[in-house]
Amino acid sequence: MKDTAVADLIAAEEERERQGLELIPSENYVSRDVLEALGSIFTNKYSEGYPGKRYYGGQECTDPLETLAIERAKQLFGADHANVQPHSGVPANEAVYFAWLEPGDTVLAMDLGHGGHLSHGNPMTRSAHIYNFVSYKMKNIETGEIDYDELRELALKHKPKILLAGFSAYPRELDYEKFAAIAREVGDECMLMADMAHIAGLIAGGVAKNPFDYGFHVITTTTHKTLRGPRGGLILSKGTVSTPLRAPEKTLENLPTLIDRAIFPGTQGGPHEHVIAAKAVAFAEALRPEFKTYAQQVLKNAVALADAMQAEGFKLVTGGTSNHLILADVYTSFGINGKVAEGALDKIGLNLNKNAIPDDTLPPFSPSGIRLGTPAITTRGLTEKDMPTIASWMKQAIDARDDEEKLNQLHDEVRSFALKFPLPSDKVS
Ligand code: DSN
Repeated sequence: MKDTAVADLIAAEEERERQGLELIPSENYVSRDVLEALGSIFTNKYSEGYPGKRYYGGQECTDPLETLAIERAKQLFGADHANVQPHSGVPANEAVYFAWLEPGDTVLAMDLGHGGHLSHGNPMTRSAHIYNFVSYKMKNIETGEIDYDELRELALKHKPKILLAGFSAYPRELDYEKFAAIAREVGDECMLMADMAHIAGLIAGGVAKNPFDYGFHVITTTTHKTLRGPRGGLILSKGTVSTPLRAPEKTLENLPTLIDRAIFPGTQGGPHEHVIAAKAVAFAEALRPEFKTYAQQVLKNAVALADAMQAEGFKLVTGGTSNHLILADVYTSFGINGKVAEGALDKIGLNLNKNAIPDDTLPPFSPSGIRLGTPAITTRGLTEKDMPTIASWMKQAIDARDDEEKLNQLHDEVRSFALKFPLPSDKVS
């Protein structure tokens, strides 16, 4: 690359990733093939519209590419339809809201403080200015059980047009059957939506339940977390796809068409076909048997890391994990906030993020917790036996947070350990 300023930063980022251990639960390391597709010449092409119905010429390669990505996504998740164009998770969610709701309609979603996502009704978002969000919570933060009685009461009272199951900081599985039963009580206009951005790879790998098996109508996800693809979004739906000249009636059966129209021209312009190429590669990788082994190992590592952290004195929200992520209350455990813990761990090459815990009394920029997970380190090749080492480094770094010499020594240890595990993009597959 001739632009040395950018090339140097790319090289430095590669070294940072290689020499550290990525514990942010929403990150992963992609394969060489995904990177190559992402850096491909498809970035040059405009292709507004959908395969066979575009607004520009020269689509003889983009049409089969996008169709391939769609078919692979449908196969992976058992969907009737896939829209592979969303630029990321928030645009995917916004498009689904736009497809199904009228301004002022109600969405019932998980409270942000109890694990939900910004795009599920945070007052600072555009969606929250247009629609009415009501939130449900956990009944018991010691176990993580959702308060399904309260959820049902809220649903019957507010008659949501969307009942949304999904999260970005919740370490347990949701009971989709209960969601579906509540939506049926609300009535035919209540759409069941799952935002599985965090757990898409676990569903694809067969270690987490698929909401479609419980009657959900729509699933949104990002493609770059556990699914291990490029940074992007995806909307999967049940129903019939058609290409009407006018907007179809708002029925559950028409959701695939309503969603396609809500993405383009509703909320996005030209799709990023180079990203769609990389999505297609990632979907094929996730369809392979070895991805099941990967997903199983993500869970084994998460449970082993949670156990090892508890042995080191970390108090975990919900007492552990049933998925890939762990939420630890470092304020109760060690009297420091999550920002201080994140900073100390950053200094030794362990990357994770500060995070609010349920009903946190500390402010969002220095909350009580940290959030971490195992998708990336599992891709790297770490197994259960490595988790006590990570937990021990975490505790040592927190204890030595003001001791630069000790932190440097720990950083050296993490670096020499990490270098034993190449990045997947180092290998040509
Ligand atoms: N930023 C994502 C995460 O880390 O979970 C959610 O948008």
